[in-house]
Amino acid sequence: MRHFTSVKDIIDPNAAVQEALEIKKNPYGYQHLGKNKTMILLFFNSSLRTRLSTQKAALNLGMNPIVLDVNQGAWKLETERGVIMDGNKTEHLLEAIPVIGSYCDIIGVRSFARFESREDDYQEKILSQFIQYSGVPVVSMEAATRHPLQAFADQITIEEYKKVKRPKVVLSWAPHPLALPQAVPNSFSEWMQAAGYDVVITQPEGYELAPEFAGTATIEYDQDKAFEGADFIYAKNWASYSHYGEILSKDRAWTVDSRKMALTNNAYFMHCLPVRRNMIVTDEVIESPMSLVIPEAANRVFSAQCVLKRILESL
Ligand code: AN0
Ligand code: CP
Repeated sequence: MRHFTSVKDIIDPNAAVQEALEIKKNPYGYQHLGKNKTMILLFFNSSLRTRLSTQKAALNLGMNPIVLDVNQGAWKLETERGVIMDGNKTEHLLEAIPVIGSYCDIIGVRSFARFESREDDYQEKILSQFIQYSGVPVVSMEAATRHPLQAFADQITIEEYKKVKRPKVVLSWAPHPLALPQAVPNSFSEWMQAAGYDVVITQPEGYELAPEFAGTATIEYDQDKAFEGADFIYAKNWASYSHYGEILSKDRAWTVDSRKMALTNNAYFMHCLPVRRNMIVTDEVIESPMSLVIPEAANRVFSAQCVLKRILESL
C-alpha cells in the first residue's frame, strides 16, 4: 500500500482487521521496519486521539514521528493556485508540501472539510495535493470527506465485541451546537458496508449522506425504530450534505439516552470522541458498561499501526 485515504486502499479490510488484532498482541514485533524512518504528522485542525495514537503507532514500529501544527508556529499557508499573495498568507502549499516531503518518509495529514465549497471538499483538494506533490506516502488523519483510521479502529472494536457473525450496526445522527464534517459518518458507513454488517443509518430529514457514502445502507428516519434489535449504536453529529454545511436541527430528542438503548438488543454504545455529553449522549449511557468509547479510542493505535506497517513494507 502506498497511500491510505479510504477503505478502498485496503484490498481486504476483514484481513486487515485480523492483522491489526495480531499487531495488538505483539505491538513491538515489527520495529525493524521503521528504523531510520521519519513520519511527519501535519495538523491543520485540533486533535487528541489522532495526534497521540498515530505517534504511538509510529514509535511502536521503530519510526521517528515529528508533529507540526500548521496553525501554531508554521507560516500561514495559501492553498489556492493563482492567488496574488498580498494578504496574510506567507507561504504556498505548493512549496510547503515538497519541502515537508523532503524531511520524511511518510506524511500524515489532518485537514477537515472547510464548508466553503462542497465541490472543493468532496474533491479532497488539500489531501490530493499532498499525494501529488509530496513524493512520499500520505496517510489521511481525517480529511474533508473521510476519517479512515477511525472507521478502521471502529471495525476492529466491533470484531472484538460482536456476539453474532453479522451484527446490526446503527449509525445515528445526534445533535451538536456546531457544524461538523461528514468525514466520520462517511467512513463509518463505507467500512461497515465493506465488512458486510447489517448497516442502518438514522437521521432527521435533510441529513442524508452523499449517495456514494450512504451506499446500500437501510435509511430509517424514525430513530426508535432504527434502534430496535441493534447490536451496536454509533452516534455522531454531522452537518447537512444537501444544504451543505448547514445545521438544520439541534433537536435533543435525538440524544442517545437509556430509554432508546433499551429498545436495542442490549447494544454497545460507540462514538469516535470527542463527544459532547448530554447533547450526543447522556452521562448514563456513556458511563454504562455497554459504552465502548475508551476501547474504541485505544484501538486507534492498532488501526494506525497496521496501516503504517503495510506502507513501510512496500517502501
Ligand atoms: C471532528 C469531526 O466531527 O469531524 C473530529 C472527530 C474525530 N469533531 C469535532 O470537530 C468536534
Ligand atoms: N476520534 C478522533 O479522531 O479524535 P481526535 O480528533 O481527538 O484526533
